[in-house]
Amino acid sequence: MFHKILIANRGEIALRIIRACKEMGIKTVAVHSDADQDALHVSVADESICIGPTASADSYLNIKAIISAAEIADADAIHPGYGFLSENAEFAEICEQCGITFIGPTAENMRRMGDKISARQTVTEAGVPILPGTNESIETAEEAVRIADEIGYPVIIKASAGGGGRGMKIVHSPASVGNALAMARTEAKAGFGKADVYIEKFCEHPRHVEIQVIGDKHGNVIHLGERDCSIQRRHQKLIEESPCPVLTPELRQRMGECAVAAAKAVSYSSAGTVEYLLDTDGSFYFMEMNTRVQVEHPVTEMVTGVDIVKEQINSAAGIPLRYKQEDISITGHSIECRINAEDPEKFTPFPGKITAYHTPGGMGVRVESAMYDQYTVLPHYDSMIGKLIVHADTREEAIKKMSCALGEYIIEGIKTTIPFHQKMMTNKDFMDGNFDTNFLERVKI
Ligand code: MV4
Repeated sequence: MFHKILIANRGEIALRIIRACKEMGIKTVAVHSDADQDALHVSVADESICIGPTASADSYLNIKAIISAAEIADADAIHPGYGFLSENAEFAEICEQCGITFIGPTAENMRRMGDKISARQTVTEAGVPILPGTNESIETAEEAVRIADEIGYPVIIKASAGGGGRGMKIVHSPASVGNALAMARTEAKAGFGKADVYIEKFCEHPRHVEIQVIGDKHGNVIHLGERDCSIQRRHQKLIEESPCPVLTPELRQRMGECAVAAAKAVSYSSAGTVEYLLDTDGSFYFMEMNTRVQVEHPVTEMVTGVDIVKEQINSAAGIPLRYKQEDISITGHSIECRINAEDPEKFTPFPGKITAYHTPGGMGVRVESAMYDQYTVLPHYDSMIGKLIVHADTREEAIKKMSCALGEYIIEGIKTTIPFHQKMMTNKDFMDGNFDTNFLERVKI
């Protein structure tokens, strides 16, 4: 097992990883920017090192500074959390070259899944369903029109190097294909440094349902069921839950088996997520694979009892998974609300000093946050300041518990998305499980 882990992240996920390390008897090194001197992850870790100026590009994304910090502190592994360098294949490679274990998949896995065209090719070979479309880069308008006509409109053009909703164009008729293709390629080149785009059938009312997988270095891969992440705004997830309110046990098993097959196809040996679009007729299609621990991992932990971060650390250390697929069962229902320092109406950032702070508690209530009273939420980083997670026997009870817990949460001095979540918990369609990814475009909360 590792002797000391450097956590190359900040905020709630840094704290989450530090807690797992402490429980496992592993020493921790926090890294921080100039502005993060007073951040909780810094005081909770065994030691801390300043890695640069406030801007993320100079600190949390600064590979040289992070590797130097790991060498100075004599850390034998780095956990990247989510965001920042978590899906940077070059960083994973450099860690390994420096004799530091990167707690995550291999650089090769990240490249193969990070490129959406190669991910489509890979999962197709593993027998995972994908939407009709191309498994190659499309370059000319003629080619694009021919393919779109064949698939039938609407179609969507996506950047191969994109993901998470960036670099997509929906096309409704042959007349707009040429223009959309040119724009998609230009934006892809400018945004990701690679113009490659592909085309697939556009699914109009999908749910976003993703499967958590975890693998080890001995060829074992299991899945931990699904999360429904359909409640999102501008590709930012706001509420996640497990299980998905509309999934049958049969569908869960098929989606799970496909996710495991996709992971096994690349000898995946860490925590990862296979994202699907679930259509209204119960068909599901591969969308992307995320090769990191995700923000919403706690809902899966609550319904399975598996500590995903500890399993991920064990896997990286070469320890076999302690669970077999048949050991995994889903108990009760869990919901997570992301609490952002934002105006709850406009969803614009609202950083500032927290002048009063009290967190909810009680049975089945979990708070993942690095906030404290008198802390100043900085404008330089992500606006997510915490996650409120509940677990109860049924979905109905989980919604009630979430309502009560949101009511207990006191955060003064800044605006947060708590009022948005309170309204959601009493929204009839949400309560009925009747929603898709377009929910917040359709319904004014
Ligand atoms: C789609 C789609 C419909 N049809 N692909 C958005 C994020 C990125 N992972 C892919 N996304 C989508 N791809 C086809 N063929 C709809 C979306 C989409 C979406 C997906 C999941 C959650 C929210 C979304 C919001 C808008 C669009």
